[in-house]
Amino acid sequence: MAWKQNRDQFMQGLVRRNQGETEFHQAVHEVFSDIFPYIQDKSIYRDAQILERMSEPDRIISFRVSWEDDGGNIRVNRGWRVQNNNAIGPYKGGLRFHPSVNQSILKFLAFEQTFKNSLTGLPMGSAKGGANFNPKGKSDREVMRFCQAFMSELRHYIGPNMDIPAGDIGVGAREIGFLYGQHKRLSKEFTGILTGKGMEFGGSLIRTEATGYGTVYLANHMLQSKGLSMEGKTVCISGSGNVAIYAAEKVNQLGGKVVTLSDSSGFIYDADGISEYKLGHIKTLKNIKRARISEYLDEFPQAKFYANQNPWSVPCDIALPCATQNEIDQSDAHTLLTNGCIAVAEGANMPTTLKGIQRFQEAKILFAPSKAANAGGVAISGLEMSQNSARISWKEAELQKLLFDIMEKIHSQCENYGRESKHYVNYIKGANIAGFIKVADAMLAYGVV
Ligand code: NDP
Ligand code: 2IT
Repeated sequence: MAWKQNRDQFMQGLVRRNQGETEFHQAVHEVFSDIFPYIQDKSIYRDAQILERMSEPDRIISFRVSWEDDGGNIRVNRGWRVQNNNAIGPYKGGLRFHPSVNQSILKFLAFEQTFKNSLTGLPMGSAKGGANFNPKGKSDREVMRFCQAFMSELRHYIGPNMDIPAGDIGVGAREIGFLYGQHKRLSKEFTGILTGKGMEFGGSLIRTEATGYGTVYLANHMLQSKGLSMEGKTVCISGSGNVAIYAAEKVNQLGGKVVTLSDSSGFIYDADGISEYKLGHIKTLKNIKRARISEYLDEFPQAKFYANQNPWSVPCDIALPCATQNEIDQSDAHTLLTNGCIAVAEGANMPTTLKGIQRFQEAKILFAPSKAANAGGVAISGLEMSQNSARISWKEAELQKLLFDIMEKIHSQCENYGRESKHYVNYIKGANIAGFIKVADAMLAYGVV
C-alpha cells in the first residue's frame, strides 16, 4: 500500500532528525499511521506539508534551574517547555516533575496534546513542560524553592493568551500554588497563567476530579454503545495519583468494583473492592502523608501488596492504566485479554506500547486512546481559563454537565471517524482523524507559517 511506504519513509526522516527520542517516534507513528491513509486522496494537506509541520514543535525552551536544598547544598536541574502548536488557541498543557523527564518524553506529550486539545472542541493549542526534578522525599520548603526557581525562568515564555501550563505527574495542588505565587510576585499581576489553581486564587471546581472522571465517562460510553455498563464490572486501575484516584471514585459511583491501585513500588489487590471509604484513606495517604500505596495494608490488612509488579495479571473486565507511558506492553495486553478484559480506557498518556495496542485491536475489544480518554482534565482547564478571563466562577453542577457533555462529544467524534464496521469502532483512528482535521484546517488557513 502506497500510504505505508510514504509513512515509513516519513518515519525514517523523523527518526533521523530526532535521534534517540523513542517516545516521540512512538507517538508520531501511532497518530500518522491513521493520518497517512486519511490524506492519501487529499492533496491539499500533502501539498502544504502539514505532517512535516505538525511533527516539528513551534519551539523548545530549555533552561537551568538552580536551587538550594535544606542542607544548604546547591542543586541543578534542567527545565523545559515544548510549545508544540498554537493553530487553534494558546499553547496549553501540563508540567511534569519526575527524574525520568527528558526532551523526548516532553515532545511526545506535547505532540499528543495537539490532538487531545482539538478533540475537546475548545480553543487550545498544545504544549508540555517540566523538569528532571524528583519531588519524592523532598521537604515542602525544598519543593517550594525548586518551583520558585523554575518559574523565575518559565515566566518569560508564558501568559494567559500565550501559554498556560497546568499539572501532570509530580505537579499537583502544592506545586501549582508555589508556581503561581512566584509568578504573581515577579510579574505583579494576578492573571490566569496556570490552571489547576486552588479555589481561593482562581481555580475551577472539579478540575482535580476531571481527568479521572472523564476517563470513566468515556469507558462507560464505549460500554453503552454495546448495550453494557459499568455496573457490576471488575476494574483494574494502575497508579494512585490524581488521575487514578478520581477514576476509582467514578467507577464506584457507577456501580463498578475497583480491585487494584499501584505506584512505582508495586500494586495493591483488594478483592473486596476499594470502596469510597477506602479511597478516602488513600487520598490522605497520598495527598497529605505522601506515603507509598503499600501502606494501605496497615489499615486494610485483608488486601495484598505485590512489590515491583504492575496490576495487569489480576483478572478484570475493564483496565484503566492511569500511571505513566508504556506501562502495558504486548505481554500485559495478552494477559489482560486471556483473563477476559473487554475494555481499556487510557487515563495516563500513551500507557500502551504500539505492540500492546496491536493486540487489543486484533482482539477488537473496546479501546479508548489517551488523547480521547483523558481529555476531560485539559477540557476543565480550558473552562478554568474562560472563568478567569470573565472573572467569574461557574457552579459545580454546570461544570459536571459540561464535562459529561464534552466526553460524550469526544466519544461520538471517535465513532464518526473510527467506525470500521457495524460492530467495530477503531477509537484510535477516530480520535486521531477528528483531532487532526481542526488543527490542519487552521494551519491551512494561515498559509505558510
Ligand atoms: P500523579 O503524580 O498524581 O500520579 C502518578 C502516579 O503514577 C503515581 O501513583 C506514581 O507512582 C505512578 N507512576 C509515575 N511514574 C511511574 C513509573 N515510571 N512507574 C510506575 N508508576 C509510576 O500524576 P497524575 O495522576 O496527574 O498523572 C498520571 C498520568 O495521567 C500521566 O501519564 C499523566 O500524563 C496523565 N494525565 C494527567 C492529567 C492530569 O490532569 N493530572 C491529565 C491527563 C493525563 P509514584 O508515586 O511511585 O511515582
Ligand atoms: O496531559 C494532560 O492533558 C494534562 N496533564 C493536563 C493539561 C492541562 O493543561 O490541564
